[in-house]
This record gives sequence, structure tokens and C-alpha cells, in this order.
Amino acid sequence: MVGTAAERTRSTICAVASAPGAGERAVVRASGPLAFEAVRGLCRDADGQPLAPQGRGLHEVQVDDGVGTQPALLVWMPGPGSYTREDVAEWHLVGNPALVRAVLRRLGELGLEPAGPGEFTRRAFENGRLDLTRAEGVLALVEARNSEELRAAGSLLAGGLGGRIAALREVLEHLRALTEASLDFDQQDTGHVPLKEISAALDEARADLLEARTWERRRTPASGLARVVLAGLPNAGKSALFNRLTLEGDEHRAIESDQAGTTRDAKVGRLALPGGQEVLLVDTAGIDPLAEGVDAMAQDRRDLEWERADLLLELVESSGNQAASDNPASGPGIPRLIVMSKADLALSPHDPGGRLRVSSHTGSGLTALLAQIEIRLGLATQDDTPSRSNSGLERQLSERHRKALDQGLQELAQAQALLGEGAGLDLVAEALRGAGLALDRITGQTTPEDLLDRIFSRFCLGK
Ligand SMILES: Nc1nc2c(ncn2[C@@H]2O[C@H](COP(=O)(O)OP(=O)(O)O)[C@@H](O)[C@H]2O)c(=O)[nH]1
Ligand SMILES: [Mg+2]
Repeated sequence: MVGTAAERTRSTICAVASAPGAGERAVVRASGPLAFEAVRGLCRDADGQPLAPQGRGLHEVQVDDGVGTQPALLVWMPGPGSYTREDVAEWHLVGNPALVRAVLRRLGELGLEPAGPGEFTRRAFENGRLDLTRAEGVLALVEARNSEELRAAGSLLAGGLGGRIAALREVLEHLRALTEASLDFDQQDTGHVPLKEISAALDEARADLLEARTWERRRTPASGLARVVLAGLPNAGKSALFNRLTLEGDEHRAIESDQAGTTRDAKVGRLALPGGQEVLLVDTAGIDPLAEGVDAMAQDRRDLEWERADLLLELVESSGNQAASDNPASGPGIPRLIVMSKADLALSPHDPGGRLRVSSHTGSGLTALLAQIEIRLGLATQDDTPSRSNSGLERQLSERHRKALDQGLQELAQAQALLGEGAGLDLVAEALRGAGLALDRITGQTTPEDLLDRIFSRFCLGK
């Protein structure tokens, strides 16, 4: 996509909106000011006359592809009541690739341009038909791979997040009006400043923002969470650490035992990081090159988990003879963090290499471990661009949303603190502006162009 938003919006775009290749039906879609002319140029009515559709509707037509005519159904959706808010025409044709090519060629002759990936949805967004979260919902719906992702995408598309942000934005506007009106009063004469009202509205905004964050966290399917995978030799203490860190109840516990080979099936649990975000923690079988039978299957299952890992937590016993370098748990290209386990059994309290030392029995070192995981996954930053390039769509979406929501929460906390300290209301107003900007990035009002480009370029052609 090139040119400014205004230039893009003035052109008329067309693309195949159905799956490529031969099929029962093919759909060609056009959007923009030339769509009406395109319909007149391409479609004949029952009397063989150029079709001039009146109002939204369905027409049985003959399509003139430049060689002959073919029966087709035309769906005419004049703006602004269409998906893009522009005039939109859709031709439902016999699913023949040669016919589709001929129709696209004719549309090109009529002055229409090929649409880029996601360009119809981008126009819908730019023309205010969808906010960015709902556009993301369209994308996520197209890309959903299972029912959990379908549900998650559907709730985004329905405005579950965008609607909450819009409501929050109103509360913030009210707050800003209150503080800015109060700025005009003499700073000493606090009797005129509705501090109680400002404080109550701040509390409300913060509660709403927390609710939005919880909603987004619940919405996020497991595929949208980073995977932290435990690795190490049998008995290194992987299952004990898994049990200590995961949020689930006792029925979800992994069996801990000094019998090597106890863990076979991978266990997946949720882990809460200090910043409030969740990731998946995966317990796997220990490394055993000599494993046979079901134990060998456990090794395969573990290899699979390593491949999907965003971070390997490689456990090495603090007291044992095994050194980290003896340990073959290093899948190529996967970041790993070496952790010395069973710190309570260590002879000296500090590892010479300055490595993390943890004990699942006493709980020592676990806070530092969680902080380190957060940093290594790139989740500790406020920047709302997704941290890992190879992560799936849902991961990128939920990370983007969460980071911006966290930023908004921080700004609100700052506003509350300033108000509590009796700082100047201009500072409070500044923090409120910051919170508003963070929220606007979620819905797309102030999202940088390059981030928008990246989001929309993931769409298929014709969407
Ligand atoms: N003292 C001590 N023992 C531990 C600790 N973590 C695990 N263990 C013990 O080490 C043995 C192996 O632990 P487990 O978690 O099953 O190891 P895995 O094979 O790596 O999953 C069990 O008997 C655990 O009770 C720890 O932090 N301190
Ligand atoms: Mg185990």
C-alpha cells in the first residue's frame, strides 16, 4: 500500500474475495467512487442494457467479460451503508479462474486498481466503520485455527475491547474537563476545586481499566500466551518448580518423585508474571538419550514442546555433579535461561557463575526468576509493539493490547498519586492525557502508521 490515507481512499480497488483457484463460486469485490461505473460497464440487465442499480440490493445480471457474457449475481452496497462506507460492488461468478481474470482485467480497463492485502478492512477502519480492535477481530477470525481462537476473535469483532475503551475514553474526557476547568481557579483557593469529584472519577476510570485488562486476559486463547518450557535432566526439580509456580489447584499438580522418568506427558499450566501478564509453563520429561518404549515417546513429546518454546528454563541441580554444559537441552535458536535448582541443598550459597538459584522447597529465588522470565520474553517493556517476530497472531494482538492497557493504568496511578500529594492539577491533567493516548493507540486513533501497516499487511487479499 502506498500513498497517504486520503489518496488511497480516493482510488477504487478490486480483488478476488474468494479462495484462489477453481470452485463453485468466485467473488470479485470492488470499493470506491468508480464502483458504480464498474457495475454499469460490466453488467447487463435482462433487457441487455447496462445495469444502473438503485439502492442496496441483489441483481441477476449478465457479466460482459470482454469476450462474451456470463450469468452472475451482483450485490450492490452503496456507501455509507457498506463495509468500507464507500460504494461496494460484489460479483458472484461461476468459479472459473479464467473468467475471474477476465473480469479483473475489465475492471482494470475501467480505472480500478488491485487492492493490497487487507485494504478493504483498512478502508473500513480509516472511514470509521471499525475501530482497530474490531479490524483485528476480522483478521483473527480469518486466521483462527480452533474453536478457542474463533471465540476470542468473535468477541474482539463484537467490540468487547473497543467498546470498553470507548466508554473509558468518555470517563477520561469528563475527568480532563474537570481538572482543566479547575486550573483556572486560584491554586490556593482549593475550595473551588472539586477534588473529591476528581478523585472519585479517577477511581472509576482505574476500575474500568482494570476490568478491561481482565476481560482481555480472559479473552486471550492459550495460543496467545508465550510458552516457557522446563528442561533438564531427570530429577533436576522441574515438576517441583512447575507445581510451585503455576496457578492451578492441586488436581493439576505434576507428580514429583526422585524416580527418574516420572514425568511423561507434558503438563501445561498458567504462570503469572510480576507485571500481571500470564504465560504458559510447560513441564516435560527429563533428558534421557537411552529411553525406550513409552519413555522414548515422552522424549519425542518433549522435543515438540522445545520447538514451540519461547524460552527454555534449563534446570541444573545446585548440589549435583551435572554442569550446565553437560546438558544437551539447547534447541537451536531458542533462548534459554539456566537456573540452579534445589538451592536449599547447595554447599555454598552463591553460584560462581552468578546464575539464578532457586528452591522449590523454600521458595528462595523465585521472585528473581519470575522477573528474569519477564525480561527474557520482552514482556517487561511498555512499548506496545509485539516482542517476538515469530509469534502467532493472537500473541501479537494480546501483547499489543495488554501493553497499552498497562501503560494507561500506570498513567492513571500516576494521576492518583499526584492528586494525593496535592501536586498541581496541571500535572494531573498531563497524566490523564497520557492515559488517553495509551487507550487511543488500542482503538487506532493514534496508532503509528508503520504499526497499522504491519497489522493490515497480515490480511489476505480481498479482505
Ligand atoms: N531439597 C529440595 N528437593 C527438591 C527441590 N525440588 C525438587 N526436589 C526433589 O527432587 C526430586 C525430583 O524432583 P522432580 O520435581 O520430580 O524432578 P524432575 O524429574 O525434574 O521433574 C523430588 O524428590 C523432589 O522432592 C528443592 O528445591 N529442594
Ligand atoms: Mg518431572
